[in-house]
Amino acid sequence: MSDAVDKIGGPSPSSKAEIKGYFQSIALPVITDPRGDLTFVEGGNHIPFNIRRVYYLYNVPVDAQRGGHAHQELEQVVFALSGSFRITVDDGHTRTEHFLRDPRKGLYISKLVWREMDLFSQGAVCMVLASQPYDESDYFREYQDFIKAVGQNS
Ligand code: T46
Repeated sequence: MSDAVDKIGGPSPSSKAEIKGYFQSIALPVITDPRGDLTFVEGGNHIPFNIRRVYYLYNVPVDAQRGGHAHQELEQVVFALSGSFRITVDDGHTRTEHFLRDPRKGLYISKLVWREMDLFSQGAVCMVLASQPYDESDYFREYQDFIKAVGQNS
């Protein structure tokens, strides 16, 4: 299995997030001392948008499959705060697998990217920072609708 999230790289933890594609690894700062590690995230700084919503997935069965949709406008950054999972992203042309397992590294996902999540470890916690409040009308839940929108945008 590939570990593409580590190969993509990301902005240096202290720099403003610069996004050059549909998805990108984002590295957050970490402050380590004998009491443990502390990581923080600032919207508009480490994350390339103002954070308007935070949600998290937990108690996820190890055989669960989540995602299976894309967004018209929403941008998000996905983290594995604990444990690990796979997230497969598809820009309508290329599919790439990413294994998230480091709470300091998130995966930025732009609009018009199909995502699927699976291979959750026992006790995995996925946190997502989102650019907009929840809006069901922003979803493409059918793959063909997503592909059509990609075609109209290219
Ligand atoms: C994504 C992946 C990573 C809400 O009411 N508010 C919310 O903020 C969210 C995210 C969901 N919901 C409702 C909508 C559905 O009735 O919760 C239910 C489950 O949502 P969904 O099936 O979309 O969950 P996932 O885990 O498949 O997808 C979620 C996000 O929806 C999606 O944007 O990128 O996590």
